[in-house]
Amino acid sequence: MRALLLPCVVFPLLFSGASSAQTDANQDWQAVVSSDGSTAQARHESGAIEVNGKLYLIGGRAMREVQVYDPVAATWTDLGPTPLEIHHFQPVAIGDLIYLIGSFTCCYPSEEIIADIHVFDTQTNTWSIAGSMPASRVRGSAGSVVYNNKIYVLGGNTQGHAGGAVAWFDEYDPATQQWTVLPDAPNARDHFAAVVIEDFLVAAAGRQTSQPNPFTNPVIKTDMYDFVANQWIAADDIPTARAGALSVAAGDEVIVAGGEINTSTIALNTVEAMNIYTGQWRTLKPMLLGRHSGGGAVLNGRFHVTAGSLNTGGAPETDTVEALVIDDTKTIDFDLDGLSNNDELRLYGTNPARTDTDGDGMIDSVEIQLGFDPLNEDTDGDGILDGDEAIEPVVNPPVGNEPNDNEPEDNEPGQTPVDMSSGEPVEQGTGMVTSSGSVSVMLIAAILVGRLSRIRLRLRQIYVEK
Ligand SMILES: [Ca+2]
Ligand SMILES: [Ca+2]
Ligand SMILES: [Ca+2]
Ligand SMILES: [Ca+2]
Repeated sequence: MRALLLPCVVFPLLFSGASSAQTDANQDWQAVVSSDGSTAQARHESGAIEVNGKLYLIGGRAMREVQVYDPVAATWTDLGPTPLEIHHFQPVAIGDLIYLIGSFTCCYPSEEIIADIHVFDTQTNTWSIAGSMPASRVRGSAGSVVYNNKIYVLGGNTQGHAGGAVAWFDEYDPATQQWTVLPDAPNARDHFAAVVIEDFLVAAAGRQTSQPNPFTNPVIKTDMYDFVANQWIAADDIPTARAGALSVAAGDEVIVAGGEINTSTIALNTVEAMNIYTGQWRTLKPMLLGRHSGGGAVLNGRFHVTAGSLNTGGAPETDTVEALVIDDTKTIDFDLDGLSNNDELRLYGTNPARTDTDGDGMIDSVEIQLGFDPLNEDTDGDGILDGDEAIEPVVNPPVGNEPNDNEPEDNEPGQTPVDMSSGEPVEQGTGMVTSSGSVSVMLIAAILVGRLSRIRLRLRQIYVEK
């Protein structure tokens, strides 16, 4: 901890950590009202998705209209019914096409699974079928996402509300209609929505539905799938257990709104967000109306929640819409330690949410710059923490080069201490140089951090994605 002190004083911005943009926890949800009196059709167990700047609301229990909301005109337009009663799905879109995979039809509690993959073309407002789920992977109430133009289907339930939650994870390639089985998730869940943030799928909330009370058995575990490493990761448990919640990606976070659970007769208005780099949750302002399983989607920078049921269970359904302004900024370097999230995750194995992954007092980027190991608090095994090592003025990486810190060689020719920031010789006893003539590791760290922070600020201005 001592070693962190100087950089913290000199470069407070670098260590603020909290400066990364995120959705404002103090702002309120706003009612969304049309310009012409048109409304969403009241419904639940439906789905919503944004395509080409418009929001499509599809399905639900009983036959429902496909509806499109135009945020510029602020109007709802009916586009005709679905080909069959279809509910308990998460719509995904590729280009102009909306895919419904892993859904139910008809009747509680043993709903029939729809194996066909139904596709809605938003240009022609017509439906088609693009193959079906393999018989061994058929389920409804699954989560679906798109990553690199392929659709990933997670979890769901094989027996409607009678049981059979699964942890299945599959890839469907719409271009070839090829279906690929992937590793099971750590937790089975249904009645949830999955999201993709950067290279990660996030599955939060949901439950393992069963009888006699279908509203029990919530899943509080949060699972993340790393599409690059092809592995599942555990994040923190969701603070408020619920199913039928509406989830979207917002910058580095997943936001989970509403839901239902057996301990509450009314649907929840709870809104919570989890950052994928910390795996930790925080609370946002509650929705105006508690609701579950309507449709959630980001449209024009706002998280829209549409329709749904206001109580636990199926009634009453609502036709209302409300929205929350989100911050969709994705950070390049979440912990501001001079290394990009991607490099930390993929190249160095360091923690993208910790400046000093191994806790040795030297920040990750400085360790790499100086040739230390950012995953080993004592790189050379001499019993001195990396952050406490004294470094010679001419920086020599200590790896394979014994630093010999406790045996200083005083007044050695060519070892006149130099102020690294100005290039001027430094007077002895200033505190920047040890009695041995070695420049404090803290000074070098501060200089390097200063350089990195200036570079980083420029990079952030250029590359931060909105
Ligand atoms: Ca970083
Ligand atoms: Ca880091
Ligand atoms: Ca360190
Ligand atoms: Ca280290």
